[in-house]
Amino acid sequence: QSQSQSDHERRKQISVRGIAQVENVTNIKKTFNRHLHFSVIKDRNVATPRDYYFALANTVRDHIVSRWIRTQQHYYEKDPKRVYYLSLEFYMGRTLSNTMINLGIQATVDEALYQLGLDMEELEEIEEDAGLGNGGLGRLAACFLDSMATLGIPACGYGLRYEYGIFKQFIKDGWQTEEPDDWLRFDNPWEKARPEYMLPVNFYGRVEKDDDGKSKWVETQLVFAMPYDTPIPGYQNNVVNTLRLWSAKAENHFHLKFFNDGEYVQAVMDRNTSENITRVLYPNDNMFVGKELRLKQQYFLVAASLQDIIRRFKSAKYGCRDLLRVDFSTFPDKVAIQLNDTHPSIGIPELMRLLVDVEEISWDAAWEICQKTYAYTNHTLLPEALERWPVSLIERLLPRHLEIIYKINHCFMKTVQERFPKGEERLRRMSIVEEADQFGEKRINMAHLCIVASHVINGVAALHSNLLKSHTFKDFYEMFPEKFQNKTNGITPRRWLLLSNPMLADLICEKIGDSWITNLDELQKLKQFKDDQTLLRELRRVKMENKLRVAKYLKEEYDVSINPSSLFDIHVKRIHEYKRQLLNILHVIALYNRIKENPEIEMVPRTVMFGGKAAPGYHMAKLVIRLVTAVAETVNNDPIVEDKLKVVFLENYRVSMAEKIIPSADLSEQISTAGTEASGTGNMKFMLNGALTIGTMDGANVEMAEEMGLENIFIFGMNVKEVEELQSQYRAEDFIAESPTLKRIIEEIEAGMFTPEDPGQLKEVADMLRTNDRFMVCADFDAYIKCQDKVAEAYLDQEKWTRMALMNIASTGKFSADRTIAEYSREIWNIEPNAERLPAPYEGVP
Ligand code: B1H
Ligand code: IMP
Repeated sequence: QSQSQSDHERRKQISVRGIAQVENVTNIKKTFNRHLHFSVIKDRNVATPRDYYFALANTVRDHIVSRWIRTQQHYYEKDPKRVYYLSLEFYMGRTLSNTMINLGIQATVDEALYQLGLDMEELEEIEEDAGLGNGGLGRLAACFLDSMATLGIPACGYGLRYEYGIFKQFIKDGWQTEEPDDWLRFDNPWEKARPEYMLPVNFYGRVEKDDDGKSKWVETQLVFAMPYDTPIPGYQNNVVNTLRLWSAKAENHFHLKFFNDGEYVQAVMDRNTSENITRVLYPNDNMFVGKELRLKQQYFLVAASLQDIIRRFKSAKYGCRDLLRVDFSTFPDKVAIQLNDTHPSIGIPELMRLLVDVEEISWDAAWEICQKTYAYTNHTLLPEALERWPVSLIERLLPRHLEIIYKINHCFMKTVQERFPKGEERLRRMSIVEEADQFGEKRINMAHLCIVASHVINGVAALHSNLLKSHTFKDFYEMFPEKFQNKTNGITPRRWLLLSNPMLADLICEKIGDSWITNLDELQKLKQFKDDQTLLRELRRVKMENKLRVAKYLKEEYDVSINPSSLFDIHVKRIHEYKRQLLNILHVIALYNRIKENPEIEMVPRTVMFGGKAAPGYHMAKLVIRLVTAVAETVNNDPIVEDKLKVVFLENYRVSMAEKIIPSADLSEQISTAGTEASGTGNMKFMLNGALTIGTMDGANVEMAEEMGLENIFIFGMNVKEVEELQSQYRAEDFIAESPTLKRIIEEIEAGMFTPEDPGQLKEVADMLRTNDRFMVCADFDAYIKCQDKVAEAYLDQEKWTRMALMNIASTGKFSADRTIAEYSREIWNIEPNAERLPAPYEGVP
C-alpha cells in the first residue's frame, strides 16, 4: 500500500515537470464518468475493475483524437515524403500508460482516478498485451513506431491484425504448454475499424497473355482486407501517426446459385477459409517454416498495403489542390518502403505487377522505381531462418509473381555475367532462383530478391552488418558495395525507462533534468556523479525498491518466495539453442554442486531467473525449459541450499512482464555464441535500467562494451574469429575431458539427478551437448564460470558495483531508437527528422 502510494506521488512529480499545460482533473473525472455511463453502460454499483479500465481507456483515447486527425491533415497539406514500415510483426504490448505518458496527461489522470477512489496501477494491469510479435524483431518495429512519431516523421506502420497473438505460456509439471491468446475477447479500445477503406486481395488463378504480350492475372480467388487503425503518439509533440493492421474478410458475392439450403449454409461457413488468413501469428522466432498459410499472410499484407500506399500517393496534393498525381517517376521521392526482414518481400514482385500490369509503365522504369523505393533490413544470419519459398507453392498461389521473379532474376543474372564473365559458380550462388534440391524442388531465395530489388540493405548491429558483407552476402557486397549499410538497433527510452522504471527516471531528472527523454545522449552528464556517494546510495535504493516490487509480484502471482537482497541474475528472451540458456543453467548446477560439496561455503546469494517462450514445435527448446524447471525444483527444495541460490522460471514472459522484471535486474545474461545474435535489444533495456551485463562479443554487446568501456561489463568466451576456427573441428568431449566441473554436471543430467521420477527424461540434452551442439556450449563453459565468479566478487563491493551500473546507464545514448531512426531517415529514406512540436488542439491550427 505504502509502496503504491509513493509511486503515485513520484509519477505525479515527474510528469508535472515535463508538461506545459496540465489538462484539468475536473474534466477528466467528468469524461471518465460519462464513458462509464455512455460507452461501458454501467453504474458504479455494478462496475467491475475491467469496466473502469475501459472507461479510463476511452477517456485517454479522447485526448488523442484531435491530434491524430490534425497530424494526418497536416501531412496532406505539406505532402512530405512518407515512410512505410512493413512488418509481419508489431509487438506493441500495452497502450494505456504509454499513451498517457506521451500525451503528458499521466499525472492529471492519476490524480483524477485517485479522487474517484480508483487505483491506476490496478486498472493498467487489466489491459491485454497486443502480442502481435515473437520477440526482438516485432518489438523493434514497435520501438521504431514510437521514435518515428517522436521525430515527427510522416510514417505509417503496416501489419496484420492477428486474431490470436503469441500464445500464452503455462508451465504444467515442468513442461511448457500453450494456450491461444484471445486478446480481442474484451474488445480493443485502441483500434478503429475502417470498413470503408476495405481493399481486395487475389490468390491462385492463372496468367493470361493478350495479343501484345500484356499479362492478366485471371480466375483468382478474392479476399478482402479490412484496415484497423491504431494511433501512435509521439512524445509530447502532438504528432500522432498510424499503425494500420489488416484483417481478412470473406467477400460477399458468391456468384453462385444454390440448389439447396445446405449448399448455401456451407458457402457461408466456408467464409472461414478466407478469414483464416489473419487468424494467428506464426510462433517461430528466427526460424523459417514454409507453410502456404504463412505465404498467404505475407502476400495479403503487402497487396493491401501497396494499394493503400499508391492510393495515397495519387491523391496527395502538390501545390495545386485537386490535381491527381499520375506520374510515377516521382514515386520514390514521395514513398520509402522499409522491409522488416524478408517477410514482406513478396511486395517486390507485387509492386512490379502493379506498375507494369496495372499502371502500364515499362519494365525498366518500373524496376528503377522499385529499387529506389524499397530498402531491406536483415535481422539474422542463422541459415534456418532465411526464407526460401518453394517455386511450386508460389506458382500455385501467385502465378504472375513467379513470372515476375523469374524475369527479375533473368535480368540480374545477365548483369552478373557482364560484371564477372566466367563466374559460373558465382552465378549459381547469387541466383534468386536456387537449383533443384534432392526432391527436385526449386526455391526462391527471398534475401537475394531483396538485395537485388532494394537500394539499401542494412544489418542491425556493426558486427552483424560486417558479417553480412564478409560471409552471408559476400558476393552481393562485391557487386554492390554501395548498397550495404549498418543501422545499429535501439530501444525507446519512453517505454523502457520513463514508463517501466519511474523511480529511476525521477532520480535522473533530479540530477540532470528531463531532456534525456528525447535526447538520450544527455545521460552522459551522469558520469560527473560517479563518485557522488549520495547519488550512488539513491541508485542502490531505487534498485532495491524495484527488486522488492518484483519479489512481491512473484509472491502474489506465482507463490514464489525470493530473497530481495540476493543478486538478481536474469535471462529473459525467446528460448533458442543459439541464445544458450543451457550455458546459464549449467552454471546454476555448478553453483549447486559447490554448495553440496561445502554447505558452509560463503557465497553471494543469487536468484537466477529464466523467462521466455519456446516455439511449440521446437523440441530441444522445450527440453531446455524442462531442465530449468527440474533444476529449480531440486535446488529450491534442497534445505542445504538455504537462501544462497534460487532458480525461477518466469511463466509467460511478454512485453508487460519485461517492463516489470528488467528494472529489478542486477545482472543481464547476453551469452549467445559469438556471431549468432544479430543485435539483441533486451541487452540495451537492461543496460538502460542499471543492470550489469555478462555477455559474449556478439551483436550489439560489442558496441555496448565500446560505449561503456570494458571495465564496466563482464565479457567472456570465444569471439567470432575463434568460433569460426573451432566450428569445423569442434569436439565437445575435448572440453568435457578438461573440465571436471562440466563433466560432473553433464553426468548428473544424464543420470537423472534433477528428474528422479523419470531419470531418462533429459538425457537428450546431455547427448546433444556431447555430440551435436552447433552452438558450442562446452567450449565456453569454463570461461563463463570464471566470469560469473568475477561477477559475484564484484557484487561484494556494492559501491563499485553501483558505480559500474551508473556508467552503464550513462553510456546508453547510442542505443536510443531515436538515434537509430534518425540514421534510417537521413541515410536510407532521405528525409530530415523534425523535432518541432505541432500545436496542441487548443493552440489553433498547425
Ligand atoms: C530476429 C527474427 C525472426 N531475427 C523469422 N530474425 C521469424 C526470423 O516468424 N519468423 O519466421 C521471426 C523472427 N528475429 C531478431 O531481430 C534477432 O534475432 C535479434 O538479434 C535482433 O535484435 C532482432 C531485431 O533486429
Ligand atoms: P490516409 O492517409 O489517406 O489514409 O488519410 C488519413 C487521414 O488524412 C484522413 O482520415 C483525413 O483525416 C486526412 N486526409 C485525407 N485526405 C485529406 C485531404 O485531402 N485533406 C486533408 N486531410 C486529408
